[in-house]
Amino acid sequence: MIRIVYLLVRPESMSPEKFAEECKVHFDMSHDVPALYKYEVRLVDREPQDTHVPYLSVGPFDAVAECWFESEEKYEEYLASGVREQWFEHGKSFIGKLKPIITRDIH
Ligand code: 3ML
Repeated sequence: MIRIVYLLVRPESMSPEKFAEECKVHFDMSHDVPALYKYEVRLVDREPQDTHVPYLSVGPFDAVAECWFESEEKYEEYLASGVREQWFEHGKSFIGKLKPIITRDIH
C-alpha cells in the first residue's frame, strides 16, 4: 500500500469554519476519485506540547490528510484521471499550503 500523508494549511483569508466545511466537501468528493483506495482528512484539534521526549515544533497547520493507493499502477491511474484533476481544482480553492510526506512500511 502506498500511503501519502499531507499537512494542510488554510489560506490566510479563510476562516477556520469555512475551511472545515471545505474539508468535508473534499472528503465527500474523494469517493468519486478513481484508484484512490482511501482518503481521510482530519482537522487539528489540539497540539499538546507536554511530550515525553523533546518536543518538535512544526507548523502551524490546520489539518492532516492521507491518501492510500493499492499499487504504483493504481497511483498512476489516479494521476491520469480527470476526476482527480477536478478534485485537485477544489483542493486549490481551500488549501493554502500543502506538505506531502510519502511514507513507507517498516518492513
Ligand atoms: C493530494 C491531496 C491532499 C489532500 O488533502 O487532498 C488531495 C487533493 C488535493 O490536494 O486537492
